[in-house]
Amino acid sequence: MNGVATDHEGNVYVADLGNNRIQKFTNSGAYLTQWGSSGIGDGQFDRPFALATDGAGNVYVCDYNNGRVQKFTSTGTFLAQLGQYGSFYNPTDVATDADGNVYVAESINCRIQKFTGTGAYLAQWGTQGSGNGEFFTPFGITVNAAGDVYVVDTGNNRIQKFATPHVSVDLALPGTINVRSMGKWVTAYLQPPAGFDASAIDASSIRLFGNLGARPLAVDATSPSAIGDQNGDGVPDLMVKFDRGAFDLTVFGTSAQVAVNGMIAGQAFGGVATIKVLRSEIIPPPRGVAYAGMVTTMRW
Ligand SMILES: [Ca+2]
Repeated sequence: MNGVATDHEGNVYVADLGNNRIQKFTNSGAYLTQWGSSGIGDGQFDRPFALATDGAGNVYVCDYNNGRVQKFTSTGTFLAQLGQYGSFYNPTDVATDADGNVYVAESINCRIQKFTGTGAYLAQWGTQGSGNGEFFTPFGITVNAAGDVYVVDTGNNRIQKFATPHVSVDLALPGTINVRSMGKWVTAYLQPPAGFDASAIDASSIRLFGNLGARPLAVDATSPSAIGDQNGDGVPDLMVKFDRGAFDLTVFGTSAQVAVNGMIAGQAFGGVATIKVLRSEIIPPPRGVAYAGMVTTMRW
């Protein structure tokens, strides 16, 4: 037994870790219902580690070894799955805010991810370390009424408090990226929402994360960056470049979700894009070797 949560009616939910089930009781301890069994299917668990409810009475369960969070009705009917094996690595705790957004802490990945109640990715932050905004095996998370996020940074013996990232930027990347091609950079464009200016983005704060299941690597953007209008909608975008080799190390699979975050006008922002990933090696011809069909003109 590990996690406990209550709902707005005072009912008590218990994550029965060893039995791979959730049990529900009244606030005086009378048994109401249970759901779950051992497995990887919908409504099954492999060490349910923690849970949380939202204002509507839905129940979110951290399915630790299955690398996901499952969403249920208050009576245990499966509704949705957040993340999947590979995009979460040992989620240890989940919390909801007043708007129904969901926050997930991952011990191994040392990060926090934020989703809407329907599972759409919103933001993430954190890497392994002991500096501000870094974590070492975070094991607990909660959100107060103002939307501030508190993280139990277990390995660092401290609690960290964050303002929730709530500015969403439009992240544009090429739809297909060959991470093994010879080009040095992967170019991205960030377009802030109305009311914000691309020039207000702090280029030094921009970091990119991929879907790597193992410990994620954050990729810093290069600077300087250029302001332009890549999508032609009249709103200036910030052009940033990421090292292609580092980019390769942050994503796995052939379809990857990548995220950027940083600071704009003093507020945290996040953006996300889904890309196709190719890993075709492109080998340059050896120096001095001409291939059939190549025409070389030499002048003295
Ligand atoms: Ca634009």
